[in-house]
Amino acid sequence: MARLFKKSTEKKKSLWRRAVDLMLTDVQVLAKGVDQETLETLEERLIAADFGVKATLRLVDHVEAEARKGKVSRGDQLRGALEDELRRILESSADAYLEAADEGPTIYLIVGVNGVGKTTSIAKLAHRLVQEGRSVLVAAGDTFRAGAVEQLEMWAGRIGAQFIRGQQGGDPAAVAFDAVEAGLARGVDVVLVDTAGRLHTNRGLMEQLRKVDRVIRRKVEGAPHETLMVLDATLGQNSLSQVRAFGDVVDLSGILLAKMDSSARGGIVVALQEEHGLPVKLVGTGEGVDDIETFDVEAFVEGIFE
Ligand SMILES: Nc1nc2c(ncn2[C@@H]2O[C@H](COP(=O)(O)OP(=O)(O)O)[C@@H](O)[C@H]2O)c(=O)[nH]1
Ligand SMILES: [Mg+2]
Repeated sequence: MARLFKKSTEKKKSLWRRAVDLMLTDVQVLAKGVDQETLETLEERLIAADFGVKATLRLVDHVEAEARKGKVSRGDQLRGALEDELRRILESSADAYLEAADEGPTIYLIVGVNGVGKTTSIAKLAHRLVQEGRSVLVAAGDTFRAGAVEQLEMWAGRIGAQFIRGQQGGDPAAVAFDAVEAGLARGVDVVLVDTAGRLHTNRGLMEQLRKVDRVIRRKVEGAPHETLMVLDATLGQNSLSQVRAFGDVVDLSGILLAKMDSSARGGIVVALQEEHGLPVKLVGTGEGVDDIETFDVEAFVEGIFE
């Protein structure tokens, strides 16, 4: 399968250094031998950094098992054992790229609750793709919130993307239909479909999302090639219930973690992979149109221990 969106070349360790504060130094000092107290402190730190219960227990169990084999007796070995297991957890994120259609337009559906950064992220994604020489069409599928159509139209104008609008209060499935039609007719490379920031508790809006997804599926085989769920990184573990609810309605392929620049809860990356099998594919790092990165496992693993 072809891929879109070139990987960022430089590793962004600094992002994760700031975003995950494990405070491992005193755990390491404790770790003259890995005793119960060390393990408990480690567990607390991982939970506090939003790794989630499942990944935390897996990591602590691994350290304990390694210690029992006599492989972890010094602080730096503790770090090494954690890094190894983290790499295993994040293995499938290591190669997380954006799927592209073999022929015809590549279609991405962007979902998530209100205010997490969907529309801004679409603008960033479109901008990067235009810079890489692709023709991009963005569809204002958020017909619910006042001003949402204009917000995306403004971005489209700025970055040189084609734009499809619907009527305020109109049917978002009709917008998706028009966008895919236009994408096919004009031979554009990528169609990005924005959606209303529905509360996952709102059944009507969730049904509407199901319909948008169905329209795209019917029109193009294999589409949507990505269904990216945008999460607000500052919410940490609270996002997991959102993922569960949206995962019931659409077939999520990955996460776009927005607002990582203002979050200290980067451990969520590990929880998402371990608890939902969902890779973080893209990371939002600011409000500007250039502030988007591909997720880099090595930068993450190295960064969080510095
Ligand atoms: N700091 C920061 N702000 C962001 C990022 N992504 C989006 N935002 C801001 O979050 C707010 C909501 O974004 P918007 O795209 O309208 O969210 P939507 O309701 O999900 O479409 C806006 O003020 C954006 O500028 C990010 O990566 N970092
Ligand atoms: Mg929006």
